[in-house]
Amino acid sequence: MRLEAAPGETVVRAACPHDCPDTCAMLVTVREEQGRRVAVKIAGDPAHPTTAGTLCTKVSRYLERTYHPDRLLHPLRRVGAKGEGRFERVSWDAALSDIAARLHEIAARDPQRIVPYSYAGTMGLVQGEAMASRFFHRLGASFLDRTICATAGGEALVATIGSRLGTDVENFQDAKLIVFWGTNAIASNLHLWSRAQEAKRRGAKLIAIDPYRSLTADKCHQHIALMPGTDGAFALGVIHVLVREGWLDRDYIDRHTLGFDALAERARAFDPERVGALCGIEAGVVAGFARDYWELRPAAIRLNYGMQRTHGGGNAVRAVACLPALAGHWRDPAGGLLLSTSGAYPVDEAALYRPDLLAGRRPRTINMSTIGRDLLAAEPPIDALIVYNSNPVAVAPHSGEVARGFAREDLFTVVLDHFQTDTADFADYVLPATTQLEHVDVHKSYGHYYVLANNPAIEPLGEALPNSEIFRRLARRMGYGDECFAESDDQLAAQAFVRSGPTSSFDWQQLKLAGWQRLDLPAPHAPFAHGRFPTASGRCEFVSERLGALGIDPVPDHVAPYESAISRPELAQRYPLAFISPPARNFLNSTFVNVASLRDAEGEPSLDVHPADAAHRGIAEGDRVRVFNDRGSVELRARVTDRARPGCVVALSIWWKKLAHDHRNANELTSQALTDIGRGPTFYDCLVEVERAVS
Ligand SMILES: Nc1nc2c(c(=O)[nH]1)N[C@H]1C(S)=C(S)[C@@H](COP(=O)(O)OP(=O)(O)OC[C@H]3O[C@@H](n4cnc5c(=O)[nH]c(N)nc54)[C@H](O)[C@@H]3O)O[C@H]1N2
Ligand SMILES: Nc1nc2c(c(=O)[nH]1)N[C@H]1C(S)=C(S)[C@@H](COP(=O)(O)OP(=O)(O)OC[C@H]3O[C@@H](n4cnc5c(=O)[nH]c(N)nc54)[C@H](O)[C@@H]3O)O[C@H]1N2
Ligand SMILES: [Mo]
Repeated sequence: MRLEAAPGETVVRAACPHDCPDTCAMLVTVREEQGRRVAVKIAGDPAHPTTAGTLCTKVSRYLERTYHPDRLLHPLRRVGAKGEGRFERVSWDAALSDIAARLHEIAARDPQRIVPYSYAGTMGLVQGEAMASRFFHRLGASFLDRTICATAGGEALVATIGSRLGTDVENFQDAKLIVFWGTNAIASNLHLWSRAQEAKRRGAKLIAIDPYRSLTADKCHQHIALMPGTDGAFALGVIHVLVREGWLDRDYIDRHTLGFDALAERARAFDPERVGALCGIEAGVVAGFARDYWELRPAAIRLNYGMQRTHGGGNAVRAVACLPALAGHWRDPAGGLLLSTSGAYPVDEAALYRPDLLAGRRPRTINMSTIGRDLLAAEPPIDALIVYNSNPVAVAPHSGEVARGFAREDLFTVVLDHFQTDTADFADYVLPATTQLEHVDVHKSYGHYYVLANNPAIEPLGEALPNSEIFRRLARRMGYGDECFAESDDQLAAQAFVRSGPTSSFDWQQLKLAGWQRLDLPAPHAPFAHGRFPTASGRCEFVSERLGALGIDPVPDHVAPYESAISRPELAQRYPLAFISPPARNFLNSTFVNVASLRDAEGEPSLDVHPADAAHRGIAEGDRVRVFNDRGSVELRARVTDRARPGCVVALSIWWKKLAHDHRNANELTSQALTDIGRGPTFYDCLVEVERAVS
């Protein structure tokens, strides 16, 4: 497939690397200037069905990010104190020799004292874990439990419907009801939102369930502003009404579900009055929602991560995931539920990650969501941390503790990144990594059903190297002669998927030319129209033996937040406001915060406060306020607005600490308590008090 380009220019097929369900197909225009390839334009591929020619505001600025004057272009060694951010330039040779020597010395004591810390800075399978996990497996380093985002919901979904699969985004325009449940799709899932707009034009009703009137909630027909962490109660209330009214697809329930009686019994206690009180909403809203959910067919639920970041996040996802089976919405390709599609891809983990290199060793596991506590108290201690594709000092909960852990003088820290992040400031060595325009990769998605290729558009800037190459060179320095460390990025990409099922026709060379390819799935795709859930029973499991065996309640329940007026009245006396810190539209977690045009669009770190809560505290629009609890405090600019519901304050995130006037961000306040299912973080389960700052 040749792409049209102006004379002297070429167009390269690429894929957006970011942690977002949309995984866009991109076209990068490259010009030869003084013998160098320069990227001059980036655009969404108009031919790709979900990208449809549009990139989000953030990634439209990807050239600004790639050619940013602050890009790390050389390896750096720390010369100042940890956290201070003073470094000197060193050669790759010096950096890698010293790092290898330090790792050898620690591994001689116990390789588990070395811990990788990575997440989804890039979602690419090559620059993600491929060479890195080979390296850490060979070394025998601790495992990292990558829980920071999606395990609560992911594991809850698997327990209920068997896999991380769901309604195809390409069918959403045909739904008659779309529920945005804990998701601000305009910010975080733009290409699904455009389908929802089409559904709206065709007469669909849109409902948002979110404590905050987000951009998305603002544009829906109805906004149900429940208190954070009460979604499980709401969903059980809806089930209560569906059962009471007989709004049930009996045939689907009989044939394709397990445990209806136990679920109905559990839901009996969740009458609308009780649910209204638990959620902080009118009781009538529950029955109204149940009626819409039964009558407007097909109904699609876009369930996302908002509800999962509280104590009961896993149970809440389970309760919501029961709804489409109860009402029979899976029968239609436009009905059902979408949390993630990542389970559709048979990634060849044995080939990519080479767990055989462990040679029988079973290292301990460190949960990335408690890295603060673990840096301070794990046994055996963490002596070295290698961070790539993540910025834990800004994004991990209870940031004060995280920073204290990273500041340990006896900790050896290496950070691979594009920029001098809050985390890089604590590194002993900072290694410059390439961006998506400079390296090869292959991508799956968690919001659609395509595989994508990323071809490099330009040469690496400065001395930057792909993550894969950094681990390749480090392996050589460590003396690892295994052949797998000599494989090129193309060889890695070619092994990404098992050649059977939906990727039976996967061919890397062809994908590189085409840019993207749909998985081999029927079209239209209605994964559970005829049941066939990939659970142990083959049914949608309202009752999960699998969870029971883990000591978790097998029937979905409402698990109250750790911190709320109902669950901890004495704590709520001191800290009466629920605090949530969901993604800001112009940032991607903490990525893009240092891109001036995007930071300007977000303004400054702020706190949305309901007028009643503000008046009660003498807070006016634009005041600087101190937000605090027992874990820490942060200063933010108050925005007095009824976008925030009474009792809940909102700080759009995730700011770089060092770019804030007090060098702090929302995670000073968040806790390291974990979710009921999936060992995930509870960012949105957090009580605070707010006062005018005296400065
Ligand atoms: N622009 C942008 N896009 C992103 C990201 C980003 O940072 N910026 N991050 C990416 C990543 S890593 C992820 S995981 C996804 C996240 O994707 P989503 O989970 O869809 O995240 P948001 O779009 O912020 O939506 C979360 C919404 O949940 C609400 N919420 C908070 N607590 C609760 C609750 O208890 N119940 C309910 N019902 N709602 C609650 C918040 O107010 C917020 O509006 O987005 C990805 N896309
Ligand atoms: N308070 C609060 N905290 C949160 C959340 C929230 O909603 N509120 N959301 C949570 C969620 S959902 C998530 S997923 C996490 C995200 O947390 P992280 O996964 O840490 O995501 P980012 O903050 O985007 O940091 C990614 C880093 O990877 C770097 N990077 C990108 N590509 C490459 C590459 O190719 N090579 C290397 N070496 N580096 C690269 C980027 O420059 C960036 O510094 O944050 C969590 N933290
Ligand atoms: Mo995430």
